[in-house]
Amino acid sequence: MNEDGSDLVQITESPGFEGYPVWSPDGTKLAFQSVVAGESEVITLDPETGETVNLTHTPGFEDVPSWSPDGSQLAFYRVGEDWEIFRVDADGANQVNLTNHPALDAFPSWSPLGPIAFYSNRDGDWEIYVMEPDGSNVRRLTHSPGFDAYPSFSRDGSKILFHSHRLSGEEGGGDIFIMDADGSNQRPLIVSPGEDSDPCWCSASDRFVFSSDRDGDYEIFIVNIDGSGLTQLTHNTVSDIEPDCWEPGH
Ligand SMILES: [Ca+2]
Ligand SMILES: [Ca+2]
Ligand SMILES: [Ca+2]
Ligand SMILES: [Ca+2]
Repeated sequence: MNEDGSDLVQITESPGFEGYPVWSPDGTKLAFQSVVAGESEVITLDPETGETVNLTHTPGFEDVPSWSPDGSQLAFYRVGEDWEIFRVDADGANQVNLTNHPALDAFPSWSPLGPIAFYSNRDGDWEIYVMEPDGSNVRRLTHSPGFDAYPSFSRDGSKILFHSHRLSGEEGGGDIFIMDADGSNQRPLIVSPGEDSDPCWCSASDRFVFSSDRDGDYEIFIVNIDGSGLTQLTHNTVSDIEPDCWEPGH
């Protein structure tokens, strides 16, 4: 799909649900959630060759892959009795549980500078955290009552986009916020009465995509990092969610 919403191409053809596509840093592979033999897995696809690699192979539900800066590993999270964040080599080997905590830990976003952001309810409320790629040195970044979730690192690693209900309350439609990578300077960026969610930084510019149900069903939007230039990319009556932004020439 081009940035103006034209040229929508279906890349994957599988009977299972396909979710949360993300391109590798060099743009050669796509990672996403898919159903393989009745089980939800995270897989990678080389669109040139059609080759796929199943990274998970478990009865659990895995989703939200995020590539390491050099493309050699991915993080994802697994929903089971507990939710945990794992790291795995891009060939599916050496799966490591990074969070290993009785609370719910979800939605990894791997910074180009190294750390991995995620959200968790380990302190009794939903907050955003970062940790090193080996799971050490967990730091809490948000301290706000209500749902704080879905972190997405900027392409230079200096900032984190995230979803928060701190303005809307638990029943209202949450909004999109931005903060510095150390948790400072938290401020609202996209605020509407609808649910504004799933922010995802574009790979090659200071823009990001997000989903919003401000018109009654979910559509995908793209916007400059200062909140200007808001453009709606999808126009239909079905739900368009979990956007990833791929810009040609990167
Ligand atoms: Ca699975
Ligand atoms: Ca956990
Ligand atoms: Ca919170
Ligand atoms: Ca909102």
